[in-house]
Amino acid sequence: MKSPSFRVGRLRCDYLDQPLGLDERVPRLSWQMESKRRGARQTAYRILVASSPELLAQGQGDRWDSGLVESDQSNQIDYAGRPLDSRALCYWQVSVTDELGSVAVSAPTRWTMGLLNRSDWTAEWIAADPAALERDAWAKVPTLKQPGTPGWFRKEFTVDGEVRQATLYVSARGLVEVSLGGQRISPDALVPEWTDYHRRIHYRTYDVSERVQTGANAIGAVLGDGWWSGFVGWQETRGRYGDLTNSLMVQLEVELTDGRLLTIGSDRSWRMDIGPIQTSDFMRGEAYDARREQAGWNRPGFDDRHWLPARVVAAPKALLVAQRSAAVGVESMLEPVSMTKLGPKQFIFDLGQNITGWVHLQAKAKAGTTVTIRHGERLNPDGTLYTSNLRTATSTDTYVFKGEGTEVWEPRFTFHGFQYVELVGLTEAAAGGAVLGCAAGSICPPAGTFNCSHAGVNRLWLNGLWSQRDNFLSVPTDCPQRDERLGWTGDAQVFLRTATYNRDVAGFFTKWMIDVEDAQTPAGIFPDVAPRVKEDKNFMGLDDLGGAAGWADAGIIVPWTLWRVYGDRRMMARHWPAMTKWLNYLERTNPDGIRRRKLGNNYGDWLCIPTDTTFRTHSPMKCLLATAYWADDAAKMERMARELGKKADERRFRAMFLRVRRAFQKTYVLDNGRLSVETQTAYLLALGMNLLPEALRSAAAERLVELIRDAGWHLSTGFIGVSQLNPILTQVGRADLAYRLLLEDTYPSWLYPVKHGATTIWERWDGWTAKDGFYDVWMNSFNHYSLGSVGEWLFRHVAGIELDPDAPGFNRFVLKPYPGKGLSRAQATFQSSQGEISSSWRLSGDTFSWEVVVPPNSSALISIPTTGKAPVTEGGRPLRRSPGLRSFGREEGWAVCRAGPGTYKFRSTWKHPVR
Ligand code: RAM
Repeated sequence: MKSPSFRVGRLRCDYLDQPLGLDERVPRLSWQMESKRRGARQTAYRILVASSPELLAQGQGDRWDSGLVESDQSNQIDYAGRPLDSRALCYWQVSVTDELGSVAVSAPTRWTMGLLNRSDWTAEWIAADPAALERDAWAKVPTLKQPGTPGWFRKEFTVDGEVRQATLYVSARGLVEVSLGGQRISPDALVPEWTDYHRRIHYRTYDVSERVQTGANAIGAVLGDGWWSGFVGWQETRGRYGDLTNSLMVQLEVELTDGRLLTIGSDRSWRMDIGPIQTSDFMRGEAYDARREQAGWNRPGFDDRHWLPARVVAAPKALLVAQRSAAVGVESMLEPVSMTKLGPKQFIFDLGQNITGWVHLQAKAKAGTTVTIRHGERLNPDGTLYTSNLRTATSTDTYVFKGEGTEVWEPRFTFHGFQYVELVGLTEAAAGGAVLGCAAGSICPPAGTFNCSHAGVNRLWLNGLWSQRDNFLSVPTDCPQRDERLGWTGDAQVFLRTATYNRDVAGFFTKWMIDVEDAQTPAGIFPDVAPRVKEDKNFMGLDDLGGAAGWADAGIIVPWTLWRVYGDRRMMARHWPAMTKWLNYLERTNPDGIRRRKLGNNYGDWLCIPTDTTFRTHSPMKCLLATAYWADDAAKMERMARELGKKADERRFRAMFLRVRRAFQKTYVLDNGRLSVETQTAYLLALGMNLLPEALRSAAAERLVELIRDAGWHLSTGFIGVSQLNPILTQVGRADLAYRLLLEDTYPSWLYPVKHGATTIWERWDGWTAKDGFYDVWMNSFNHYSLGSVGEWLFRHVAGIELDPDAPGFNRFVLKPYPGKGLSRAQATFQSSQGEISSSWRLSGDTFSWEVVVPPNSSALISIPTTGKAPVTEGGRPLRRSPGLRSFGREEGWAVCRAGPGTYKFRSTWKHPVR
């Protein structure tokens, strides 16, 4: 057989590359064809899953042999082999047949199963002995107002044989860092991640086969507070989950070559002491005294007689579940762009980029020297660190030197949002080169790139990407710096499409949607923040954090978007009962079809212009917004019900949509196409959510344009409206105006912060203005992604990489760029489920040249912008003569065709519309 002209790669199991310790009993397998050949298509596949690499190499799928399946499906195939038990090793590969009949076989890969039953855990939950804190005056005993000193745990054990394989499972109420033989077992940080600990707690699985040796071994574990017992959000007291005691559970399973199995689990034989970390907290920072390090504590042979036995504590009632998304870690390290002296031993470093994470400190100083590290996003006009917007988050780390040559340190259990670092306590010579910025977050794989001829727009896109990286830390947070950092559902839903273009966030949102459902009330109310936090009624007069329009609706929008973008059906199916409960609740509370009751905190079009930051108040605009979201929830449910084959639900939600739409029209739509509430966002919602009679759409669109004109050709949208603004203007034929808004750089606009040096998206349009300086400190973050949701439009409409309205996933998609004044070129790439899609156009004079890549096993509906009579060509030939193209047509302003896989070079004539 001749060798195939394609390869099979990017094998994924439940969105992850070689995941360990899954607890999903029916994992989904995906792969991609890799080929540049036009027309490369999968016609059949065969999956083999074996229990050992040897069996797989012999072609034996003892766990599953799918047989030859004639299908073009390569995304999320359900595992359908023998039931998978705890610890099952699954080695797998796939062979793919293409349309020419050649077959390519992927390289082998694997996943493993975790501990699926409670009874698989023989380890016990252990905690610090309070006596360890009490016997040393330096240590802090935790109180509701004060973080305590982390505990350090150790256990030695002997392996009397040769190790075949070793697996370590770890969980904690708190945060834990585990080491074996003196070295961290992985670069993962802040393990385990944030969930509603009342309901579920994550564990992680590590392959430590290379780390366990024959002979003496030692496990070390450091246990801190984190989300479990530390300060979370704005509360004045710690311990959101009602317990200040941190505990951990570690289970190490070692398989020897002679077949014996050793299990080393945490229990009362583990010993503990306090170490060099005096306190560590997300908001308050970390205090470390290197003089208190105990050398060799996590290696065998350490004398731990002065350590105390660990205390066994009750196991949690919550479910113990496998972590299923990318871990939190340091993605990049940044060198400062400048160091400024503020005073003797006081320096400010500028990282040139607002990040989330911590400082990597590397310096030399005498024993006992204390260095204080403060973090801030901006500088005051006098060049000092601006920290007043952090509210009660002191965000200060301290390090005390032991005085032994160059010392290197990073805090373990805290994170800060900052661009500037103030270092106090070191001489100029020691401070120079002492600071690196560690940019941390959930490391979601890269998905998209964007670049165009306008430097400001490129920076805007990058700012959105950075705000995403900085805020996607275990959960999608609103901001990383002040005493908040909560999983606000509204922020996450408006930014979600943008997020999917920037990064592969499928696993991340699969996990978070479980948090959203965990936070749903028995009445069906989805939350404003997930994981749910115990409400503090005294904060700003906030009500229970649930049910707000545009926020709680994330419970529908997240599964919807993951289905649309990734073709994920399972997520809709799993959350279907919860989603239905939410719509039942809306219907029950609002029998007349207008959503005006039980709107919770009712944020409205949060931070729109003029700013409205009232909570709980009702206004016609807020009810309009809420009703529009309800209608849209129902429309999405109807479509998802159809996809899932739920006929009765499809009818029910169709009827619900029509009823709410009718109520909306009766209440808000006037005969001339105007709305009774006139804001840009009101029109955007009415147009974007299909709430107007067809005959009135163009009048409404004209009115929207007038409102923009009346605002001096500026936007006035808040969190909710902003994501719709440019996509809807484009849809109603005013891409030119979308470009005008994009390129505007006077306040308020996207480019105003960029012009003033922003390196992330600001929370508010007026976070800082030349006229008024910083906005009030009560709510002024410089790292909030919501207003950066225009990133979606850059991909969808500027570069033109768009979903097919009728097909989920990117097996079939649309390529349709809208050139506009101010950009002479634009280019984007996107890693879809089928491979990389690329679109790159250039406009010189009236000549529009456009190169696109359609990945193997997919097809694109292509619209080439053209205003002239001159023929549209591909590769220098008329379209119809280009191999790979078919179904030709013409629409006002576009030449249309369908393309199979391959690279295409189009050329047309295009002139900007005259307005
Ligand atoms: C702020 C948060 C968040 C927003 C809510 C309504 O406190 O920062 O961005 O969703 O309010």
